[in-house]
Amino acid sequence: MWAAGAGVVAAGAGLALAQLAAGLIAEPRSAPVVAVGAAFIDVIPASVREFGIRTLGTADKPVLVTGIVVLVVALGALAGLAGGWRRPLGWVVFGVLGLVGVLAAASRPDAGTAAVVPSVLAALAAGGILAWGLGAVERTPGRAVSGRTAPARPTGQPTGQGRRDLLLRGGLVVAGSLAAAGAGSLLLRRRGAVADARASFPVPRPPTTSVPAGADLRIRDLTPWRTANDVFYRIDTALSVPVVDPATWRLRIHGMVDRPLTLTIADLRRRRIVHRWVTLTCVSNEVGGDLVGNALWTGVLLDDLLKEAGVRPGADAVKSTSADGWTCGTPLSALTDGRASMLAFGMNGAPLPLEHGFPVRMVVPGLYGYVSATKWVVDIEVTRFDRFQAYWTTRGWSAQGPIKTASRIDVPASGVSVPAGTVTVAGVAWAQHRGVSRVEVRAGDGAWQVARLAGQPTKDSWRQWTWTWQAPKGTHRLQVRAFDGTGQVQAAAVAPPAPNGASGYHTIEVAVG
Ligand SMILES: Nc1nc2c(c(=O)[nH]1)N[C@H]1C(S)=C(S)[C@@H](COP(=O)(O)O)O[C@H]1N2
Ligand SMILES: [Mo]
Repeated sequence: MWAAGAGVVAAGAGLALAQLAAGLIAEPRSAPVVAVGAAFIDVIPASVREFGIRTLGTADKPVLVTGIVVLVVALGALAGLAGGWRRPLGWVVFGVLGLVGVLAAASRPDAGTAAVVPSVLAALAAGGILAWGLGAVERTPGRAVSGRTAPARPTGQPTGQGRRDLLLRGGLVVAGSLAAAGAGSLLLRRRGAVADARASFPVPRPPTTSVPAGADLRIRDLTPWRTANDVFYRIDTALSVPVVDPATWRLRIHGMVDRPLTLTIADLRRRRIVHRWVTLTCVSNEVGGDLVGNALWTGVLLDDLLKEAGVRPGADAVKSTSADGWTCGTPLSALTDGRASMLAFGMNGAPLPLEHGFPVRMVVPGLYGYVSATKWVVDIEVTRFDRFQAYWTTRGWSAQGPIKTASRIDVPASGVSVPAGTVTVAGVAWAQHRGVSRVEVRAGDGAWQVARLAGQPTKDSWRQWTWTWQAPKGTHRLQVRAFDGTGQVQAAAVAPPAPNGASGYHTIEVAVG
């Protein structure tokens, strides 16, 4: 009885901790019970699913969740009994339960790696608490657990003070579990409310979100010119996605200005709205890497807002801060020289996804994200570079981060084999705000050949290119290099991402058979 009780308490504590973890990573579908429920709905035959909906109506999901919780708690009792008999068996039962949770959470189509964390934590916590509880029961006079190591010790129910101590400790675990589950549920409810606010967040309609004619060569396996929101690379320091309510969002523009501003979403919408294609790039992108994406951004030009605030002479920087305290230093000139630097609230015609800065972020063409692209932005201070250091600058990265001209071969993929003869080689090149004027490709040590370029609707976006290769048999090295709008070729010298961006020519190996 005591062992089964310890198992039930341990199972409940595991579920509670998982709920808290799901709340912290702000991902409701990572909670193991929800994940398993969703996976269950996916795998059962449609007829069973319809029967459930018919007989239970809107109660179908609560019934399913309750059923899973009851099952887990029952298996917890089993884990307790099994662990009382052979201690490792408790770990085995909770390990298997955790694995089921991990598989269910990871099988969601949009699951990030963090989605498995709640299930893993739940299994570890439940196993640990069970082991601890069984040990405590065993050490208590008149213990109940069958004697594995000391058959001579008395059996039966714990009694007297020992029994009260055990109940007290069990009660503390239960109370802690309830608190954790409650906190997790509150966090998830908040995330749900903001997700709802996002769903009804109106983005002024761009004239069109379709790709400008000629920009996309539509070559098979070539990265599309426009990057869809759900596959756009994501880089930030946020362990859990900041959840910012657009109704209470405020942006302060202050510092070296004549008229400090505090803006709401409604204030932003009342101003001149622009729609601009801009390619974002991460400074951590390796040569040939994919931390780069192109989207249509909707928002208000920072130049307009800074003019309104009236920048004082002597300022040369803007320090921006996100809702979770991340900071970023951007040269003032990049915000006021006429380029499409903006406070964006729309991405490809939709509200910003929570991961990409909802409700408002900065977008600055030509600068790496770490010095320009503040997501969940809440504060903009006009200042001087000699007065502050931003998050990544204090960690050794350069204060200034203009994007280096770069190019990448997407087709054929590195290491593949292709039949000899006519082979389509294609890729992308970027030199934001300078534009791409020329791309060259070469096979082996042959002469550089000029690639055909797709259209370039804006020099703030990347440019597709293609080259037709008469490929002879053998293993060949292909290399690409781009020239920016000033005619400058990209740096050949190989450099790592730190401290201000990688360089070198993207090189792949192809087997031609
Ligand atoms: N608040 C916040 N904004 C941030 C970051 C961050 O860590 N926190 N990372 C920056 C970096 S390094 C990059 S490359 C871009 C990436 O934007 P994305 O995730 O929308 O692609 O966001 C920038 N904005
Ligand atoms: Mo980045």
